[in-house]
Amino acid sequence: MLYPQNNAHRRAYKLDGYWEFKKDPTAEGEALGWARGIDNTRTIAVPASWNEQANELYHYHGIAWYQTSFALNENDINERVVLRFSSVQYGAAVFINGHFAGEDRAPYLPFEWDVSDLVRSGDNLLVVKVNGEPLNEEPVRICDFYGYAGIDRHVFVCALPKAHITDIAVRAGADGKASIRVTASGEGNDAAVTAKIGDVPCALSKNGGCYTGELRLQNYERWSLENPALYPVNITLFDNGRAADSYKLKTGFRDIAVSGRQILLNGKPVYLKGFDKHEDFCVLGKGLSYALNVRDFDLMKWTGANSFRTSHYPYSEELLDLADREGFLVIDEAPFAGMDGTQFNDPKTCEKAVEYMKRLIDRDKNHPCVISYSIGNECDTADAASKKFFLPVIDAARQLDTRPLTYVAWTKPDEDNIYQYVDIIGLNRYYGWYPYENWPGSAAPGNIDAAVKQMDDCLRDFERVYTAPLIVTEFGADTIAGLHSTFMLQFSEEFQANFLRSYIRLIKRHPAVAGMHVWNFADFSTEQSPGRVMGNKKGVFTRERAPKQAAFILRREWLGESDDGLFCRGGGGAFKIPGE
Ligand code: GCB
Repeated sequence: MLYPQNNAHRRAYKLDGYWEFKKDPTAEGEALGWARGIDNTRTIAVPASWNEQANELYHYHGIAWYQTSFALNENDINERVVLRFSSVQYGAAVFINGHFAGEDRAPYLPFEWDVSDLVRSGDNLLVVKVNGEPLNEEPVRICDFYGYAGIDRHVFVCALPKAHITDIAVRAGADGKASIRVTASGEGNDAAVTAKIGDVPCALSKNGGCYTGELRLQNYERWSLENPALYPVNITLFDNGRAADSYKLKTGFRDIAVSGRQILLNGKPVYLKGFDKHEDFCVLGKGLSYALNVRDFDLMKWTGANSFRTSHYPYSEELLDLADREGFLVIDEAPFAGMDGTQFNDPKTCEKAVEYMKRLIDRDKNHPCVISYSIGNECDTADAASKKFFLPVIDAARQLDTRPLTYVAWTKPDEDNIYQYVDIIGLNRYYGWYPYENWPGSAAPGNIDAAVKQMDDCLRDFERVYTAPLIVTEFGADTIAGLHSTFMLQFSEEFQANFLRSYIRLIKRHPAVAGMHVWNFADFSTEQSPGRVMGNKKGVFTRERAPKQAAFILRREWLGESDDGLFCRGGGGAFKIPGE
C-alpha cells in the first residue's frame, strides 16, 4: 500500500487536529445510531493515543467513537476518493455521512478503502468506532507495555485519478541494478508505465497484471551506515496517451544477506549495536511525533548505535523513512508477541497472522533500512503447536521478500520449535535481573558475575546447536534515574551501567554473535504491577529522554570513547567530547 502523497495527479488531505470523542463502555453506540453522528462529546487530538489526553481516559480500554468532518471540492469527488488510516489501536469501523465504509483490525498497520460512492462535494462527516483493546482471536497481545488505544497515526483523505498506480516495489542492489514492479488500476489496454531512478530512465513492460523493468546505475553511491545515499524513483502511468498518475519514492542501493555467523551489508560484515524501542512518550502514548523521532535518532547515534528493533509491533512509516535517511538498520517486528497454544490452535488466528505478516512486508518492502523481519517475540515456541502458527507466516514472508527472517525468544536451544526455520536467532536474556528458577545454576538477581557466566553458557549452548548468526536481542536492568549506590544494588544507575557493560564485553567475545540490542532505549509505560515503578525502567534514557549513567557507558563501549568522554562540557556544547 502506497503512502499518500501530493503531486500533479494526487491530492492527500491529512486530517490531523482536534476531533470529537465519546466513550461507549456498554457498546450501545451502534444501536443508538452514533454512526450517523455523536453528540455530547469531548475534544481529542489525532494522531495520539487517547489515554494520556485526559484523566478520565487513562484507564479506559473499551469502545470509543471519534468524529470529524472533511471538505471535498467538485474536482475531488470526480476522482477516486480513498480514506486511509495509518494505524488505529485496536481496529476501527468507519462511517462516512452515516454509511458504513469499512472495518479493519490490523494492529499497527495501515488500511484504506475506496469511499468514492459515499462522499459528496462540500462537508463530509467521518465517524470512527474504535476498539480499545484487541479481540481474543487477533494475533496480537499487549505484553509488557501499556495498552494505549486510539487513532495514533495520520488519517488521510486522498483524491486519486481513476487510472492510478496501486503499488510499487523496488529492489535496488549494491551492484547498482534495480528491478521495479508497478501495479495499476483503472487504466486502458494501451496504458504504459515509465520509471526513472535519479537520471536513468526505464520503460516497464506489461507482465500479467503488472509492469516490470530493470535498470542499472553507472555512477551511484551505495546505501550504507556511513553514507545512507537515497535516490528518487519516479514512476509515471500513461493512459490514453497522457500522463494519468505519478508517484515518487526513495530507494537505496544495498545488499543484505546472512552468511555463516555474519550479517553482511553490501558484502561486508556488519555488527548490530543498538536498542529495542517502543513507541511511547508522555501525553502522546503511542502517537506519532516527528520531533520525537528526530530526537530519538539523535540520541541513538550519540550512544554509537547503528540499529534497533521495532519491538513488539510495526512502527510508523514515518519512523522508517527517518531510518532510511539516517542510515539505521532496522529489525522490523510483526505484532506477534506472547502467542501461545490458544492462538496456535485457532486456525482463524493463524490465518490472520499470515495476513498481517503479508501486510507488514507490503508496507515496508521499499525501505533500505529494513534488514530483517522479526516474525515474533517470546511466543511459546517450546510448544510444537507453534509450527501451525509460524510455518505459514515464514512461508508467506519468504514468498514476498528475500530479507532474512529473525525470531526472538527466551526458549532453550534444544526445546525451541521455530529457530531452525529462520535466518537470525534472537536471544532475550535477563540473567542477573529476573530469577530464572527453572534454569540450572541460575544467577541470583543482582549477581552480575554469575549472570555473565550464565550468559556465556547460554551463548555456548546456542553455538553448539545452531549455525545461524545469534543476536542478543534483549538484555537490561530496571533503573530509577537518580538512584545511586556504591553497593552495586539493583535499580541504581551504577548497577545498570555495570550490568550492561559486563554483558556487552562478554557478548563481544562471542564471534557467533552478530549484534546486541539493549532493552530498552527509553523507559516506557506498562500496566501497573508491583514489579513496575510507573512503567518499565530498563531505559538507558528516561521516558523524557534524559540519559542515565548507562548511556555514557554505551558511548564508551560502542564508540570506543575514553573516560574523558564521560565528562560534559558546559555552555552550548551539550555533552560534547573535547576535540570532537
Ligand atoms: C522481555 C520482553 C519485553 C519486556 C522485557 C522486560 O523479555 O520481550 O517486552 O518488557 O522482557 O523488561 O521484562
